[in-house]
Amino acid sequence: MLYHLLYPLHAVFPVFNVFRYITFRTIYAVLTAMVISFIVAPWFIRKVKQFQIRQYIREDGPASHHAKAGTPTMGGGFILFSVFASVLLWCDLRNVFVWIVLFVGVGFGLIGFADDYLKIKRRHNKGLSGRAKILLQIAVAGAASIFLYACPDYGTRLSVPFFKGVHIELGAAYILVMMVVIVATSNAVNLTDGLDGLAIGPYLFAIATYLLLCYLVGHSRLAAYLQIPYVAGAGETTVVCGALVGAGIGFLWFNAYPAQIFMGDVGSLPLGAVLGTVAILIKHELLLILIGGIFVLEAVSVIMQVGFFKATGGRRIFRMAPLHHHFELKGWPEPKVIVRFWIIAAVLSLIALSTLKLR
Ligand code: 57M
Repeated sequence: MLYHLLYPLHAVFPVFNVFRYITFRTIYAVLTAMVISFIVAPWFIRKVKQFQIRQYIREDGPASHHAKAGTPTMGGGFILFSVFASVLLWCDLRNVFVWIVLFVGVGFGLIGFADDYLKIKRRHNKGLSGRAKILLQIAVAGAASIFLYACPDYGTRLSVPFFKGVHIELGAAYILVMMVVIVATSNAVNLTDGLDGLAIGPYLFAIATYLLLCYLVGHSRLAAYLQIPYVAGAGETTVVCGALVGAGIGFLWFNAYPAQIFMGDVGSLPLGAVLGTVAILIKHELLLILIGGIFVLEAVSVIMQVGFFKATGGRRIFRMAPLHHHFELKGWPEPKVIVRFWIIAAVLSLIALSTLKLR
């Protein structure tokens, strides 16, 4: 909104010319979302406590988690509020990519809200049925993917990290790829959100990495120099990533161990879905396997555990899945698991960025 109100005045007030720069608006999107979340969070936590919106702990979880019973949850509500407010303030709202990301965020946020609401109402950790949840996610991801596919001159080629010239033309099949990336990333972040700060920490590294990639992919000269796909208009998603970074830092302030609030599915589902959407918009979806490596590890650990459990009639690979529980049951204190996962996430982001030159 500020872009539309103030940039046109640069003819009279030259200082307003600064609003044309994505870098400027991204920095202030970060700061705005952070300040909004710092201001809103204390009020939000008080309200959530007042309405008894508290976490129910599953009996079969690690014993250390029972002390967490009653922790306020659904903190994703103020994350989304901070992101949307900052995006509406700082983005060029004529950019279709911004609205696609907002659509996915709202869609998955509503699914997460419904799941959390049912858990609170039933006073149990069982919310929406797995089937209902996945069908709703497929519907939202499908709508966004089909819309994107229908956008004129939106490419359906799959870029391969490390190999400059390799682009696989998928045509309409790319719609399926987009849906899988969005739904899988959403659920992987959701699974990871099982310790204080364990999801939001790696998420911040991932979205900050995509913030840089959005800027490069949306910059014709830099994209040409780096020989990465140029996507006209993708640069504006840099500002959206900035808002996500700011809101994520604000949430981490309150979710850091020992957490004052959990994000709930209303946070984990949209955050993951939006990360997947950004990766698709800038044609760096395969790189998400590396950048979102922690989320991949957590999801794969569950798939392996459940598969092995079924195949062997009850034996387990890990002490408990997802992976963070395995280390908890090995005796690692929670903060140690969390910070070590953050370190791995940071290393994976650096390796992913190195692929820009390793091509
Ligand atoms: C998402 N939710 C946390 C919180 C957060 C198939 C199976 C692997 C599914 C998986 C599952 O239930 N996943 C759901 C993970 C939950 O966190 C809430 O959920 C929101 C995110 N969606 O925002 O509201 C618990 O995590 C802890 N937590 C924190 N700090 C945080 O900042 O401590 C969350 C955020 C919270 C709190 O205790 O209650 C969760 O773990 O449920 N199931 C599991 O992960 C279970 N694993 C399991 O069953 N493994 C089996 C098989 C099926 C793979 C095995 O290994 O044999 C574990 N989780 C729980 N109990 N709660 C173990 C059993």
